[in-house]
Amino acid sequence: MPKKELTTLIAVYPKTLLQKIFLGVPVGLLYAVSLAYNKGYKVKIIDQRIDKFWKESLKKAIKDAHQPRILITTMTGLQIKFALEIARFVKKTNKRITIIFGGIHPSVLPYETLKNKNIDFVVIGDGEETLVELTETLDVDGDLSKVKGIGYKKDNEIIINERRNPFDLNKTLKVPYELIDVNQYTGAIEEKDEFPVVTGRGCVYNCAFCTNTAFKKNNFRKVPLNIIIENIKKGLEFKMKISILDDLFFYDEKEIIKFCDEVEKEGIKTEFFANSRMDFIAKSEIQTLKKIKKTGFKRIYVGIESGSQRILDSVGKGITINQILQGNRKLKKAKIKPSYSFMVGFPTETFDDVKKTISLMIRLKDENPQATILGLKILSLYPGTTLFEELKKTGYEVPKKLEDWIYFDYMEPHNPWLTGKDKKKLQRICLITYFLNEGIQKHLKNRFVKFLVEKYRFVADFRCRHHIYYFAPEIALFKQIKSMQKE
Ligand code: B12
Ligand code: SF4
Repeated sequence: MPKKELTTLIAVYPKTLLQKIFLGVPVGLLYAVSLAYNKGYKVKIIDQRIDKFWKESLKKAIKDAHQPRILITTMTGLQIKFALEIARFVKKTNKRITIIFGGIHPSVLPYETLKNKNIDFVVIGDGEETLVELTETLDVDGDLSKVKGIGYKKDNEIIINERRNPFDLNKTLKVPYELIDVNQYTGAIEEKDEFPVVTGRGCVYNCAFCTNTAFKKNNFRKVPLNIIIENIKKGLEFKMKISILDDLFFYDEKEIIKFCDEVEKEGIKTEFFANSRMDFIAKSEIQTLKKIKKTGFKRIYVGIESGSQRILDSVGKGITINQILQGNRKLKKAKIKPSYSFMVGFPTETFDDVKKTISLMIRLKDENPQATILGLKILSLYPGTTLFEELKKTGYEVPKKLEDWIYFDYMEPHNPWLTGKDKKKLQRICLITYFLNEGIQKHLKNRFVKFLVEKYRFVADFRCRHHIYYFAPEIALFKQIKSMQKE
């Protein structure tokens, strides 16, 4: 029997780049600890984004625990910087405390993560079972080589054990929301009060820029409907809207109809948000889309990515321009408001391809005025993706240390096929398209800037329709908006 009463898991969520505009429930950590918590281990969650005195909180939690183990989650990018700050702080407090890293970045690059002297263990992939087994093994000084899904160090050597099968979502447990103060989390500032619900994990598609191709490929699984409904009801207790976090929620039309029927049967009345793919929408019956709307999906997010069929094909997106146009018309008919996102900066992309993307943005809005056109973003390169693996084959120098990945955030494209001049030009174009979104002024407090943004929208629209992207005073306006948002 493990000495349950002796071990406390202290899980820390590091700051990210986006907490000013998105403050979401630390779902990954809550799910990761759910099984351990259910088995009786003490768990404490500290969120660096909302706890200004996180160092004191951490010190106290360590002091109160007889045998603390520190769990830290991280994505690629700036979050690594804060994750490492936390690890350093813990080791300075007491270097014998075990530090376990998990989440998407350590899962994709376990070996590189463990090279950092302050990290003792890495949990690869789904955390629920691995964390329990690792904790139990550590508690009895057991054989670590038998714990599937971990990486660790032994005699200065880094060892990566055999992978564990993905967690069976039929075993999904109650998420221990009592470990946090849910009301402190707002979700996206645009929508406010989003309660995250995971109805499935993984994806069946193979978009070359997506981390799923590295890691969760062919691991598509669904949570049983009764558990999904329970989780939704939990969100309603907090009077929040429901944000479905799945990479692939709208996949099987029949399953979606079942979901909608169940929500109706349970008398659940709320607003839902989720991502979708345009091929699903284009192929779905209009009656299904109307049902989806009636269930509460007033808005859905759709990654269009590019207006160039050649680029869509080159990154394996698996959708056609025709499907995009057809889907847009269907969404209009079903009165579901779409938010469309786009990217530029793909390998082999020409200026002509970029122009096609911008023309598509304009066309989608013209054909469906209810659509929100989210500005263009430059593609970010993430480790483990097909694009990244292909690039490695060309001799691209891969970051060696965990710290090097801090700078791989979406604000800082590292795509080596883009010259400095290309990047500048794309950044300028991205900024111009940013003003196509009417949503941006909603949160501006300064009335003058609000007025400017409103007026500038016509200029941005004109520029995009006629592809005029030189001399852009909007850069100054954009900086002004950013500083206003910080106020
Ligand atoms: C919600 C979300 C966000 C939220 C943040 C959520 C939050 N609470 O802060 C927001 C909207 C802010 C966001 C933003 C971005 N995101 Co995001 N996001 C997601 C999403 C859709 C869900 C994450 C989630 O909660 N999953 C559900 C939980 C249950 O799964 P999980 O987090 O993987 O956790 C499990 C395991 O990883 C493990 N685990 C996790 N942490 C730990 C820690 C320990 C110690 C242990 C033992 C185990 C463990 O156990 C958990 C249970 O099994 C994922 C995709 C996905 N479906 O996972 C993308 C994803 C994480 N995002 C991604 C990206 C690229 C971004 C953006 C850069 C996108 C953009 N261009 O704007 C931004 C920038 C973020 C930043 N740096 O600030 C990529 C990350 C790639 C990478 N290598 O880091 C993902 C994987 C999407 C993808 N398919 O490529 N995102
Ligand atoms: S981008 Fe979306 S559809 Fe494509 S592989 Fe990733 S999660 Fe799946």
